[in-house]
Amino acid sequence: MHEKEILGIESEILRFGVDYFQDKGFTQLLPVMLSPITDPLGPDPNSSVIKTGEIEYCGQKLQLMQSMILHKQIAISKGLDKIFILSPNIRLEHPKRMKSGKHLFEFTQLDFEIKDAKMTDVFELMEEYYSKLFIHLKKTKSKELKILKRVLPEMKLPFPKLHTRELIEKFGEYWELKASKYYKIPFWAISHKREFYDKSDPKKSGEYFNYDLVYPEGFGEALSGGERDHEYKILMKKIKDHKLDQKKYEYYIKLAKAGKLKPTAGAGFGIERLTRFVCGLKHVGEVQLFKRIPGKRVEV
Ligand code: ASN
Repeated sequence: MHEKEILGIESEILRFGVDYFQDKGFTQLLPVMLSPITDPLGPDPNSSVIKTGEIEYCGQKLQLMQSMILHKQIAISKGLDKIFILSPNIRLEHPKRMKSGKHLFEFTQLDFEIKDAKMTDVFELMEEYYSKLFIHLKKTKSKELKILKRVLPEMKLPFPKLHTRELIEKFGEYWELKASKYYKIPFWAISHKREFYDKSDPKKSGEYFNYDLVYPEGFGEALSGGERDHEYKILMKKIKDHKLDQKKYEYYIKLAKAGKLKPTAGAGFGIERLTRFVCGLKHVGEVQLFKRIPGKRVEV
């Protein structure tokens, strides 16, 4: 039902996203889909990826891309300042995610990274993005939104910024859905214990310079990102603490050791989740013509 309207809106979201980031001086890179390294996606207590897809080609083991975070850092080490990629990601989610409404095992994120940026730069960039996108869609896709019976919420700026500690205090350990239902506009959730590449506060153990953006109305997580650790010693300690296979990360570690990785910040937001939010759909799978719902057989 309503595939034409939904995909028309998604197509406009894609056009708007490419224009927005290009106009801000970002270079669009093409996606990488196979690599010896990919985002380990952990440790993250909320991750439910059951395995990383892998193929063998010419005697080398290559992983299916879970996110291009490490490639984004490497791209900046090669002299680029601001980049983005429409990046297809494969995350083989546990079938229990079938009904979460927001999980797919294959999706596309708009993934970006900025040299010498801080969290606040990403907040500003994305708040402007969402507010302009919503104005644009109200103008260009009003007919489709009406057919979908969707009234878009106001994007009042700035979005609230909440520490995860406050969110846990107010909504409990599993705060995301409850807080998402409570708020009427998107909000930032700051400081999450997760992957080694996100910057830890050197002065305060257990604090991180990373963030999620969460949609209101129960639509849940929209975006995740952070400032990045780039120094060899810090990265090595975290890679060891997280018990990651150092051999796999050889090239990345070599760059860090040579001082080539730079301080950066960035994030990625799922295109299908954004389309689901804009269209007000129950399940993100409704956005896909070729559905990739965790635990469901793929037909085509
Ligand atoms: N794109 C995210 C980032 O930039 C990483 C992810 O998708 N897990 O941090």
